[in-house]
Amino acid sequence: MEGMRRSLPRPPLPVFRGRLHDARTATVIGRLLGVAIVVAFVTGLVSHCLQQPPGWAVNLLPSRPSWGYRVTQGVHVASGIAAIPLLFAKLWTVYPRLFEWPPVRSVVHALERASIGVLVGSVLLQLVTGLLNTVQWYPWPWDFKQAHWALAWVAVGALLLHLAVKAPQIAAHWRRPAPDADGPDRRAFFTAVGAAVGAVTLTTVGQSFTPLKDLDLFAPRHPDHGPQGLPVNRTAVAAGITAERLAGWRLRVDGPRPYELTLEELRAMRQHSAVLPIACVEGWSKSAHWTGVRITDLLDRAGAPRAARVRVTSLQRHGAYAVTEMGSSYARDPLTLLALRLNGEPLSADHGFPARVIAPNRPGVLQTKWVARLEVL
Ligand SMILES: Nc1nc2c(c(=O)[nH]1)N[C@H]1C(S)=C(S)[C@@H](COP(=O)(O)O)O[C@H]1N2
Ligand SMILES: [Mo]
Repeated sequence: MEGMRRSLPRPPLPVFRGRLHDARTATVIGRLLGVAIVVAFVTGLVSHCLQQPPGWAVNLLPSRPSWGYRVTQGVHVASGIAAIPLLFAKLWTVYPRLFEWPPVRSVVHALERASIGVLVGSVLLQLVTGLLNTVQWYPWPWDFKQAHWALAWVAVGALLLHLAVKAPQIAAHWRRPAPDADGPDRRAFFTAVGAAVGAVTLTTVGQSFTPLKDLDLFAPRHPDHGPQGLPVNRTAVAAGITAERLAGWRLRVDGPRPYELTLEELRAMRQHSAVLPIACVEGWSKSAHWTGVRITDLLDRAGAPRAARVRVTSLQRHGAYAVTEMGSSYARDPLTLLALRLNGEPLSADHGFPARVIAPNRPGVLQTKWVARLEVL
């Protein structure tokens, strides 16, 4: 390696002497970024399991606490957003390493540098595409959900490798070396990064954390904007639900004893109310007051076994959420409704008139609107 170093004279690359590019700064910012990434990863696993459970788990998903998904998904999106300024701060701190000479010192060093490339690339892509997903903008040809899932594992794997390689430096710089040794420059940098994280968090977290809803300036959805005091993701028009499609609507329940009900007949059944949130995977959520028929009652009437799963079919013809499935833990929860009313009024067209699913601790995408059919599986 000595020979190699001699044979490669250093080109006129920039030289960095600022303390803000040192291992202490990298460790402090890295600590915060690591926490944000781990929180986003764990809450992401929760979201994935609730949305696409492995076959054996379908009937075991917990339907309580009713606000569970609201919290985990709100935290998922908030930690992802907070990670963005932290990632830029971290990259700014360490970018002088790009000008190290020689660029590669050994095979192991080359591998370590390559793993940094994977780490930076995957985390950057994950955070940017995740942010674009919250505004429902998909300027790429691949499926967001599958890519987000796969990339999460790549990023976490690369992060673990990075932590292992850097463990000695992290340990050495974890604690402040001496009182005040961080100095004014470093303190100013940490304050600026903290302010940036605080600003992006405070101006978006109100989309799910309603006490801060008045500070929600930049989130794509505001909890108060929408018909009946609840935001809408896909409108009736966007889903192709026209008066023509609704004409002669009946709920069909297929099972051992299949039957059909008109809206009048559904309204004549025993009505139940529940306060449950819509918690969209894109991060916004809001609690609402729902009234309708218990799905468990509808299933009993069809003679469904207790452990049966249910397929829910919407009037909507196309789209990934026109047909959804519900495990027995949700279907048999007394809070799970085929809702006919929202916040004291009949459901509006955009919230799923004439009937929609609302279940506790369930991702928004699975709260199917414009329900036409329940099928016992
Ligand atoms: N049929 C149907 N139901 C649907 C959707 C859809 O596209 N089609 N979108 C879902 C999504 S992503 C969310 S977050 C909730 C939003 O419900 P809301 O518009 O009543 O607030 O509806 C869900 N139900
Ligand atoms: Mo959603």
